[in-house]
Amino acid sequence: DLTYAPALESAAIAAIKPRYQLFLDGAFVDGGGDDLTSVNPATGETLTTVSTASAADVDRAVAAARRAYDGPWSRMGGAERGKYLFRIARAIAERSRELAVAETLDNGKPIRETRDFDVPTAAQHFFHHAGWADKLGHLGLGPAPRPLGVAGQVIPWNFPLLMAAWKIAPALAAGNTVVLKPAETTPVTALILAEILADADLPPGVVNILPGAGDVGSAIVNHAGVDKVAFTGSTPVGKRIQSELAGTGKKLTLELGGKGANIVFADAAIDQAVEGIVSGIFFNQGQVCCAGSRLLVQESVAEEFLEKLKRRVETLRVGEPLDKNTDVGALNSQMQYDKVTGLVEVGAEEGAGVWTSSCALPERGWFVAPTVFTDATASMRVAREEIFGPVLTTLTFRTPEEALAKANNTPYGLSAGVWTEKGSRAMGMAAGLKAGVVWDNTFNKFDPTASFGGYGESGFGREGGTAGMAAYLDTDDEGAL
Ligand code: TXE
Repeated sequence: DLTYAPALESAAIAAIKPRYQLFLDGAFVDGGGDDLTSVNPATGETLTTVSTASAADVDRAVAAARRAYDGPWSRMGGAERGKYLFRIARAIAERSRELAVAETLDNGKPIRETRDFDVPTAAQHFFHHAGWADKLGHLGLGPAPRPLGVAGQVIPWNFPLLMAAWKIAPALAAGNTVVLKPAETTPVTALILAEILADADLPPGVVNILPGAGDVGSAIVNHAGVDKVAFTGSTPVGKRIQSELAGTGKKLTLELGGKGANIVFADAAIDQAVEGIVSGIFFNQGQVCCAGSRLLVQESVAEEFLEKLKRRVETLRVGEPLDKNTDVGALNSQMQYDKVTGLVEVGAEEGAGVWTSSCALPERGWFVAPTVFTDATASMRVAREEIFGPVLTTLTFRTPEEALAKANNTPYGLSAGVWTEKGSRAMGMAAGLKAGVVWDNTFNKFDPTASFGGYGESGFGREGGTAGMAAYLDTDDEGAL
């Protein structure tokens, strides 16, 4: 009984242009690269065509960003910069329906998420950082930290608009200029954001948005005119960028993969924990770097917990992402679909119990039914590798020490969750967990005031909060802000 009514969204759907161009030096222009096609993951049909950048376009964009930095932008007072950021934030809010529909069509995620999370959180990031712009360097506490110059930013496809906001807002608030590349499968909302930036009269060159594949990303991060690199994406590409940048003096932040443990103790509020585990892994089809992809449940409640969990997962509605009742949409690409379904097969071959929701899947599109490995062991690939899909791997433990050891048994270190009614246990676990973010009796909560980032193979550096501002200034001392 789905109530999907495309007519409701028809204006926003019609607003998607048949072709998008680069945003370079304040103008929309064709790039020298081959056009790419962006596909609607729910149908496999072409959504739009996008011009891509060549190496010469990257040169032009970096030069434009440098001119803007040396010209109006870095000489402007912080309050003036803040006005632009407020203007951008308001425009995102005004165009929120259009952005939500475009994001859902380009990415495959449910409209309820784009409408209630991706788009409002993107606006929130601009509002928050607008407030930073006039506070920097006006505290009278010693020499003010300075911006770094031109920031080269490369973002992934799982939160296309929100990642653009995470990257652009602090860079501009601090007084830097930007050359950003969206992911090749999800360029649309970054280019709608470019329209918003142009409408806000942002001086030409302050932000340049260059669609393209990894070669364009590589040209940006390795460009000699780039002073700061911020990358969110896979661990192998992050490692490669780190080694390429070694010795260049560029300031680097990497936000990479994860294998977050969501730990349920027997004394937890079980129904609440079930909700948290479900949203922790099925939000955005599990394509979340900080997803709670490993459930660690205390043995004494494991059976009861898994029964309740399965019952809850059975109620998730999988299907048409534009339907406001949909909980789980399509994976973003054929590549991701193949990776996720391949790893589900690997888990079964390794001997983990596989449970799959009995939901009916649409006949076309990259949909994967919510899946739970009910009894995995630590050595299995599905317990170690980032699946990045709607697949939860269950492990059990007896003591808090064992929970901690199992949770930390990963090269990653981005997120973790602890479900317990005992405050001292939550604090003790948080202190021992090797994760940049630990949520207690909740999961996947984001706020621009809170720093986000990881350890180990999850990368380094923080986004959001004071540390996130320091990442765009010539200081690592948050106290200097
Ligand atoms: O990532 P890539 P992919 C993980 C997740 C996923 C896997 C593969 O497990 O299944 O990575 O995804 C650009 N220099 N995450 O292949 O290739 C690329 O064009 C500079 C977790 O999509 O890392 C895109 O814009 N840039 C992650 C961005 O990097 C390069 C989110 C990410 O793509 C480049 C995404 C290069 N040499 C995937 N090569 C998270 N942390 O949330 C590619 N790119």
